[in-house]
Amino acid sequence: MTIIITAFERSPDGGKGLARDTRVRWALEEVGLAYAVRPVSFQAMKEAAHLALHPFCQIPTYEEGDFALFETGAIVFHIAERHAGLWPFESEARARAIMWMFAALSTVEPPILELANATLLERDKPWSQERLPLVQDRVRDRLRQLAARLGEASWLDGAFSAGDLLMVSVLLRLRSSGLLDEFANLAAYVARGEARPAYQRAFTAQLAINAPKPSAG
Ligand code: GTB
Repeated sequence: MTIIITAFERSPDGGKGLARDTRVRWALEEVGLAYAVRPVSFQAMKEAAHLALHPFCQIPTYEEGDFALFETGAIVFHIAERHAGLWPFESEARARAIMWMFAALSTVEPPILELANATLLERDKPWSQERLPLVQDRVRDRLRQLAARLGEASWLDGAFSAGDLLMVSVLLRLRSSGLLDEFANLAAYVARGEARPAYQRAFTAQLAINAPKPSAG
């Protein structure tokens, strides 16, 4: 059964790989599964066919025949559960990998999304410059805690897992802020994730769709 995921027809990030389909592509590449991509426009995301797949009109989605999922975390979990390569076999180590998946999405990502909103959506507000340092400090607090736990280890808990895949993906969103570079071990951790051949394949595939096309003439 062909796996089909949805992705932006053209990501607003212009190919930086920050849209969440890259996380799903990366997970599929790590376990060696082939997949097809159905690009969707912002208009199509709001229409009935996509709404049937995703109640919040977003990407990515995942389909395998009649089976469909939305929510990146659930999709990565589903892939990891069925295919070797994204978490250990031993049950306690697997539970810890799942713990790190949740930590990435529900503890580390929210302040990072808040920072993205503050810099992209709120910068014209009269209170924006006053608020921004507070939002940046909330991100720094999380990064400091994460950096302390990671220490000099390569990955969060032994071998690379779906927890690392999601944590690296979440941290990548910070690159343009400069905050990641304040924590050398986290910057190196993200670079290690990006250097994985599976990430490289996922990144290259999304870039082929999202890179700005040279204008004709
Ligand atoms: N919790 C959901 C999940 O993890 O799957 C969140 C999904 C989500 O936010 N999807 C975004 C979307 O469909 C795309 S990834 N947005 C369209 C909409 O809501 O109308 C988020 C994203 C978008 C763009 C950039 N960028 O340009 O840098 C980065 C990340």
